[in-house]
This record gives sequence, C-alpha cells and structure tokens, in this order.
Amino acid sequence: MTLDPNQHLTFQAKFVEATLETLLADQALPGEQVRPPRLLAAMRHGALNGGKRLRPVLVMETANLFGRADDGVLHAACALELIHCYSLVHDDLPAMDDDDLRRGQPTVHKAYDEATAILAGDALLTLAFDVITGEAVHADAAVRLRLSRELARASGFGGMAGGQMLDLESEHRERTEAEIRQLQSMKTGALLRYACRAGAILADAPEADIDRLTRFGEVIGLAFQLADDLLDVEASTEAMGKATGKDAEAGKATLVGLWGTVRTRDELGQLIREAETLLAPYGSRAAILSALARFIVDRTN
Ligand code: GRG
Repeated sequence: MTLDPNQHLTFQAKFVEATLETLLADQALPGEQVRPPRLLAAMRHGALNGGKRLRPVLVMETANLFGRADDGVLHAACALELIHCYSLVHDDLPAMDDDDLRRGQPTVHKAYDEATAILAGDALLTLAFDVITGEAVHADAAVRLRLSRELARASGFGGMAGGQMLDLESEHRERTEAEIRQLQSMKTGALLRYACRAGAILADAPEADIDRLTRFGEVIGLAFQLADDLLDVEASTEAMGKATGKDAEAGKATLVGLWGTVRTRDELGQLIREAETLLAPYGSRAAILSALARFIVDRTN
C-alpha cells in the first residue's frame, strides 16, 4: 500500500469500478424484468466514466480504520458513488448547470438525450438504495436500516438535493457567509460527511468514534468545496474535464468570492489542521485518511 494519495485513490478506485461494473451489468435481477439497453448504457456512461471515486474510497478507508475491509464495505461505498453519479448527471442537464462536458467526456444528455439522462439519474439513485440494503453490507439489518436512512437524509431535500435548490436560488442574489456555508454543507458536504460516518458505522465503531469521523467528514467537506471554488476560479477546462468559471458566470455567491483567494487558502490550511487533530488519536492507522484530506485541498481537478 502506498501513501501517495493520488496513487492510492487510483488503486482503490479499481475495486470501485469493478463493483460498479457488476452492479450495472445487463442481466436483470430477481424482481426486475429487463434492463433496457439504452437506459443501461446511459447509466454506465454516467457512472463508469473515470471519476476520482473520492467518496467511496473515504467509506472504505474509514471502515478500514476500524478494522473492516470486505465486499460489503465496497457495496456500501458504491451505493454512495451511485448517488454522487446521479447528482452529476442531473446537475449537468440544461435545466440545471447545462454542461456539455463531465469527467472529460460528453455529459449523459449530450451523449444520449435529456429524457434518457433524467431516467438514468433516477435509476442510479434508485439502484443506490437497492445496493445499500443488500445483506452483504452488514449482517445486522438494523445497521443496514440506519445506513439507508442516513443515506436518504444526506442526499434528499434536507441534504444534497436541498442544497442544490438553495444554490439555484442563489444566482444573482446576495448571500451571507452563513447562508453560503449552509447551502454548501448540504449540496457538497452532506455526501462527504456521510462517507466518513458510514465507514465507521459499517465497522461497528463506538459512537464517540462515529461522531469524531462525522466531524472529520464535515471538515473535509468544507475543504473540498473551498478547493472546488478555487479551481473554478483558477483552473482550466482541460485540467478539470468540465467547464470552469461557471460560478462567476451564473453570479453565484461563494466563500472564495466573499473572502478572496488569500483568505480562502488560509482557511483551507486551518481545516487541514483540524482534520489532522481529529485523526490524531488513531496514529499511523489514519495515515491514508490524513493523506486523502490533504489531497482534497491540493487536488488539481
Ligand atoms: C442534481 C440533486 C442534484 C444535486 C447536484 C453535487 C451537486 C448537487 C452538483 C455538482 C455540481 C458541482 C460541480 C459541485 C461542486 C462539487 C462537486 C460535487 C464536484 C464533483 O465531485 P468530484 O470532484 O467529481 O468528486 P468526480 O468526477 O471525481 O466524481
């Protein structure tokens, strides 16, 4: 195992890809009738197109911190990635961000059509709940129920989808720092928070550790968003594999817009220090998680 977070992500992402492949096979499961080829192809386009797999790898590494690494963890991790992929497919639609490029490739509605992209997003979202409730995820049905409910709340109207609503309402409108923090902690932060929390729950960690990892997820969630806002201002479309400069174009208030890049980098430094303090009790066992937190801040796409 390597401590280079980039290489480690690439290594772990292969397991995520392989599991997503099997989940998105053309064979219908019991209770399903057929998986229509065009819908399946669009779902595969949205999910198997080279994402960094940061969220599932966070689930895997958090579970690993408490001694669990198996196929059930991988399935839970993939459930979260399916939700993330659905959100990107819908976010790219003309009615939302109207993007032609995602992960360096045509967005799903460009490669297929809008109706197919809407259905592909719906079906990825639904599949996530099929996967997270699978018996392999945890032997105890009560834990599977907890993970499922928390996933619904992280991604639904009080989480990611709600954050997207608040973000859409932000266009060409003044927002206070507290309002921006709130919408970002819902839109982007909720899934990253869930990733770290779910890993600890999957591994039956004590509640105090689940709380500690939840705070770690919140801290890296905010760091992820600040880094993303900086990249939107400073990085090229080629480096990002998607259009940049979109926030300013849409007149969206961001923390980088409020603070400027110098203060934003300073805040990022403080968040990384807090993340490291949270991981300190786990010593070298948390080296990968700590490296991933740094990667989030230093990433270039
Ligand atoms: C449509 C319900 C609904 C929600 C959309 C997350 C989101 C809400 C929209 C994405 C818009 C966006 C670009 C937000 C910035 C942060 C973000 C989620 C970036 C993409 O995540 P990465 O960098 O992407 O982890 P990869 O491609 O590596 O998976």
